[in-house]
Amino acid sequence: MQTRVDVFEDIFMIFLVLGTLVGVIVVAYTLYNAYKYRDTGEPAADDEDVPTLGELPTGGQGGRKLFLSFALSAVVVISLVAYAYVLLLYVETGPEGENPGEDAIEVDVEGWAFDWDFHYEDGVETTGTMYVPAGETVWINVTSDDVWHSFGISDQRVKADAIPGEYDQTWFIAEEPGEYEDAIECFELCGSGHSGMTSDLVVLEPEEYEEWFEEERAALEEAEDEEEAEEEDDEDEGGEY
Ligand SMILES: [Cu+2]
Repeated sequence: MQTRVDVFEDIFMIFLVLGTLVGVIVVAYTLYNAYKYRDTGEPAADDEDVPTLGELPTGGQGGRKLFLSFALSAVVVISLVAYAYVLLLYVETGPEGENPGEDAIEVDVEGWAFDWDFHYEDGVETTGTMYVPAGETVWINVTSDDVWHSFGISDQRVKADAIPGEYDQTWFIAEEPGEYEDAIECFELCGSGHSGMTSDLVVLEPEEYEEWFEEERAALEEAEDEEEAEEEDDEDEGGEY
């Protein structure tokens, strides 16, 4: 399964390699001609094909060189566009080919000045730390509670706008378990606390994640039960009068 990191690494590498190749060819050809037509102080021989000042180069071969360079450039550019398009389509639809996949974990992310809230299934919530299982697709729905923010995890090549009333959906797969301090940042200048608007990313082994999730859910249920019990108590007390 290709992660976002793989996809963007691939795109970066291919553009870097091709860009370097084109650069090397162009610079080498320029230097070659600069050397070939250098001023040696000697007048050029009559039969030599030397461009003279004020004269347009005539070239030869009916513009074959020009056509060839245009054709090659077109092939390279169109292939790159097609290649990048297919990869970005993959990024758009996710690794399961559907959005979100059947087994995907879904987390609602809410930005507020100045921190992030994470809403998991069954009402489980965290603030300032996001928990995800390693190696699994995590779909996130990003929104904001107040002003425009932007949710980003550079290590995972994730960036999604956080705008009030709108949901921006994206995904990532964290492969390496670990605690990544301040891995989550806000990428939209949103106010005086913007630069401190970071959260930690905690990547757990899938079993550990299950455990953590169950614990959180149990704690939540307990708290709800207690609340209900208290309410009942209040009602009973009230009844005495
Ligand atoms: Cu922000």
